[in-house]
Amino acid sequence: MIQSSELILNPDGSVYHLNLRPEHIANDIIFVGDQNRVEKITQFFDSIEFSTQKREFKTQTGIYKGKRISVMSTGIGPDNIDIVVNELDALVNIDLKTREPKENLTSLNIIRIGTSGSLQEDIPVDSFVMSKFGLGLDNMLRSYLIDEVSNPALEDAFIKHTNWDSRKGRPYVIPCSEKLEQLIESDKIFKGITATAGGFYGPQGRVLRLNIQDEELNGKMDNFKFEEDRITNLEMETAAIYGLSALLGHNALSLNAIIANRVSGTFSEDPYRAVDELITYTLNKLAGN
Ligand code: R1P
Ligand code: URA
Repeated sequence: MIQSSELILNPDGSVYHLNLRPEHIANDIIFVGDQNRVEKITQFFDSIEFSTQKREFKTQTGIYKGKRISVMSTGIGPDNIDIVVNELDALVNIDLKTREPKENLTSLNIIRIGTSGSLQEDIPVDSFVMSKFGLGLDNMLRSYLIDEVSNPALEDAFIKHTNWDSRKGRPYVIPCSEKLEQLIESDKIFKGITATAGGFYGPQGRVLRLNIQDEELNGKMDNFKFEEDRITNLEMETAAIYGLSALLGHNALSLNAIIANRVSGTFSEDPYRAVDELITYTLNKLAGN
């Protein structure tokens, strides 16, 4: 039996941070970082059956063109993803009364719609990227037996190419769900490796008033190639979502609107227009249109 201090439940039986009980979530779940983006998606729903929020974790479940979908804000960073994916998995794969894992496991379909910085000149602001792989520079998943699902050949090539400082921990690489990749496929969306950093400034090579260990980090990542894939973009959640989903048996795909280009030093004049376009595209694909 899983201890009460490990799987923590609120008095109403909901999971500790997400405030959700099993009946509150759909099998298809859209993640967004920003809690204000949840309603930007559910405004298109035919009906909303459930809403809740605790801290930055806001969830709404409803029907879009006949399809039941949950939309959830994760907040920023891999540490939040650890909470969100573990608690979602508990909702479907642990019997919350007996606190025993279920025998028949459920696979959720998780699609992140986020914002991101491009590392390539030809991937401009206001374009879209689908993450074929998540490259975790953040170490969060090193608490788990991540080697079961990671890609050591790609990791080793990246470490060698960037002359990665081992004191920062070993990067990890996890692929997306092929099923979701095929569902969302579009020739308008760039594809590549998304690097997930544990912070927005120093860990993404942004220097303001503090010196950082590796000012050249972004430059070294720009021209890394593994087979036909290059590092397209930098953000803060994808690799953690891919790693935990792979370990727990869920399908995950990350889509990002490019709002900053780190090569040209530009920032989108209307960062949410591209996000809005990704939202309607993804909803229609999920609904089978
Ligand atoms: C940083 O501004 C945040 O934006 C990106 C990063 O991953 C980080 O969470 O994604 P979201 O727009 O989904 O939050
Ligand atoms: N989100 C990030 O994490 N980095 C960027 O450059 C833009 C959005």
